[in-house]
Amino acid sequence: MRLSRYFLPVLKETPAEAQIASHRLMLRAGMIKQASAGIYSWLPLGFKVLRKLENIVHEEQVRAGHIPMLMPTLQSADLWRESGRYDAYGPEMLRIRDRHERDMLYGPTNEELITDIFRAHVGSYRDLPLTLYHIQWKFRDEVRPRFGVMRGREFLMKDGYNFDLTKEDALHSYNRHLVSYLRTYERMGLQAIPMRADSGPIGGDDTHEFLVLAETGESEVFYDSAITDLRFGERVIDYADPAQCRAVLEEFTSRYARTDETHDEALFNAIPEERRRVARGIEVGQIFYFGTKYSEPMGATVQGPDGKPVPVHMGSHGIGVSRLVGAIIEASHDERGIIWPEGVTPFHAGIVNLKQGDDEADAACEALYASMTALGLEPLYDDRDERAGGKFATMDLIGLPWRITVGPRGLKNGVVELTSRRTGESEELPPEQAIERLALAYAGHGLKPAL
Ligand code: 5CA
Repeated sequence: MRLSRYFLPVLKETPAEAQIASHRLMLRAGMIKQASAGIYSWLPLGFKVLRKLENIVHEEQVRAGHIPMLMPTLQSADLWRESGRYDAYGPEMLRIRDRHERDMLYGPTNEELITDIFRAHVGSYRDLPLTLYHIQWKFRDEVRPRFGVMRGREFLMKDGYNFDLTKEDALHSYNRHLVSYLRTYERMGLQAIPMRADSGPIGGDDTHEFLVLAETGESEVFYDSAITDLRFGERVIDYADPAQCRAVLEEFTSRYARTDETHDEALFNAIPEERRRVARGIEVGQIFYFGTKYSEPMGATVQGPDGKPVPVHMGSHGIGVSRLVGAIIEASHDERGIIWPEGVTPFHAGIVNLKQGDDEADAACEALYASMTALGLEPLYDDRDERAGGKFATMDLIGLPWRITVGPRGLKNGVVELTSRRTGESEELPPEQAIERLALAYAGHGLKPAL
């Protein structure tokens, strides 16, 4: 992409309404624009990151054996009356009446709709286990939408639903989700710690939230610092194997880690004092096992092996996709701007032409652009006729992990400058070597451009 042809409305001023770094930086970097309270338009740069996160979520869900689909945002109130949640959900639910006076709602979550699909089409235990998921916009009329996309009213969520014959099978589904989430967040460059939490309006006994530690997080968390040494890493897991998934769950949940809702002072005090931590975290996902809470009242049964109908055991599993954009920035920025992890960056590298209009510099930039594109790398080429300082400031603000700077002086010696946004270190290299470095940096992150 050439910056002169792109739509990147960066702001010079720090927006006064933004209280935390990620909100400020998303506005300044031209990623989002508020449409109304808690509702945002995703401008091209923000949309690109959102798509990258969606791609990672899809890849990891499909890897775990889960099946993608798409349900609507608007739902009929009747289904929610069946589960009893139409009244129970309260003012967070946006209720709408259509022209035929039918009660509708903008879905805050999808347990009812998916259970209705299941009961219409699945009749036998032989069709189980089944996990369906989608990535769709949700609406919750939060009392205090704030921090930009972190606590929005309209937000993008991946929500998945498992249907199993027995509690044991459903717990395997729960564990499988936990494993797939660990992989998902690590690919996004995040450490998200599973913590025992409260199940709230979704219900059920077993639930873990995934928290990214950050001072600006809305949840208070209590944990044993040993948990932060754990990494999922490159391990290969057979998702169909309950023992393997359970072992990962045990490894990642055996240390004390809880949100304030379930915090237990006595258990916490049993941790050696130097490892006790009280901090704040951003909730980027939550998994639930709730048994037959929805299947029983809604009649979602299958014929069991003995021919008798049994209600299925279910769980639901959410990832806050749009919130993650903010969470990643909270975890990775400095005073100059965003620092994208390689797995989610909107462009792989910036090309800065120090002397636009100089034949040699222009040709060198074009050549870099072409060879990066041929490798599947997406460059953002700042081809505007602007001062170098302004170009650097824009690149630092939007946070691409790598920058290649091209100027007549370097070109005389056959070199360009490759700079890491994270470390600030620069190296002068022949252009082909700079590109080899980039290819290496992105090996393992998949080079498929996202839109
Ligand atoms: N049905 C279940 C799981 S599919 C569910 O709705 N879970 S949830 O309520 O925990 O939401 C899942 C994730 O969505 C949360 O972990 C959080 O990351 C994200 N989320 C929830 N509310 C908001 C909000 N107002 N703004 C942005 N993200 C949100």
